[in-house]
Amino acid sequence: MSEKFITNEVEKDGKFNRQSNRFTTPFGIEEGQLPVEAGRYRLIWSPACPWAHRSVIVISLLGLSDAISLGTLDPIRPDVGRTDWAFTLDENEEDPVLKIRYLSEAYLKADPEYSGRFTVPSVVDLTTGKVVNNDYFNLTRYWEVEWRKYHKPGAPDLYPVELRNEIDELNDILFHEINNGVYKAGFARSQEAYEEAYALVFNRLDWLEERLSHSRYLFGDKITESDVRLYVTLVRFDIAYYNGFLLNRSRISEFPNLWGYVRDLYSQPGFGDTTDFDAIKKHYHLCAVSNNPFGLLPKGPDLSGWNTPHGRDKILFQ
Ligand SMILES: N[C@@H](CCC(=O)N[C@@H](CS)C(=O)NCC(=O)O)C(=O)O
Repeated sequence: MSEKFITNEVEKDGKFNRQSNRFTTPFGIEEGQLPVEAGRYRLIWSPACPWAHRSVIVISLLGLSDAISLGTLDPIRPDVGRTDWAFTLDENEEDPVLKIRYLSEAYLKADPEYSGRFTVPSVVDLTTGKVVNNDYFNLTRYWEVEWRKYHKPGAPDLYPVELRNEIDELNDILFHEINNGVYKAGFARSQEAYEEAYALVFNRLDWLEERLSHSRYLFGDKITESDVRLYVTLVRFDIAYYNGFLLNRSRISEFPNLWGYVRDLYSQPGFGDTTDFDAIKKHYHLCAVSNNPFGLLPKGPDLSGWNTPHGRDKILFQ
């Protein structure tokens, strides 16, 4: 993210204040909502991005991959004089379905006056080629609830009715203190704002460490929406946030329960197989942080620990 973007979203006291989403029409059956139709939408993501990653994990866990196609952007931003994302990983450097080279094309087709950042995840309607939703906060819940008729048989219920209030409450905390908390530290432009965010993140990690000492997942022995949200930040922490965002009190690998928990999820289909450490490292260190003027890519950390046994399936939690 460029300095231009950062200063646009920084308050007077140096605090990072994220832009709101432009395309928020929900999926549903009511007039004016986005119709739920298999084959109609393409989700544009970059494996670098935690907000997009969580949609991809949910789509994979629910077996929606045949209903919603995926377009993948290069984690390295193009050098085009604006902050954009490019389909440089694809043949001819264009998305094979949308036939566009940059994400901005789908945004500007939807709204020629659009002046925000071009962000992932974005859902593009294939009938028009326009972005119709970039509401990263709610997208996973649409896949879970509104897209139920296309779930695979035996798909997990990531948002069970009886837990919804508690899940929503925890998701809110996770958003402010973990998912966006790390950005508040990394994009702070004053010492006070940075230290406040640092404390927010590590206090909450300490709290989560304790919670996961007596529960395999955040809500017992079944994975929920909240686990997906926590995973995407934990899996990026040691490789990107610890040094890139100056969150260097402790690594996740130094918290016994969080480290076992994140490896437990990483070992399962939908999580590890959608996690691309190389893309994460490149994007954050070369394109997101502002303290790397010579474009040096950190060599570490050693990733061999990710595949070591986590043992959390054998622990008896009270
Ligand atoms: N849509 C949200 C969250 C999604 C988001 O920030 N995605 C990042 C990647 S992790 C992105 O696409 N950034 C584009 C940019 O900064 O230009 C926002 O606008 O802040």
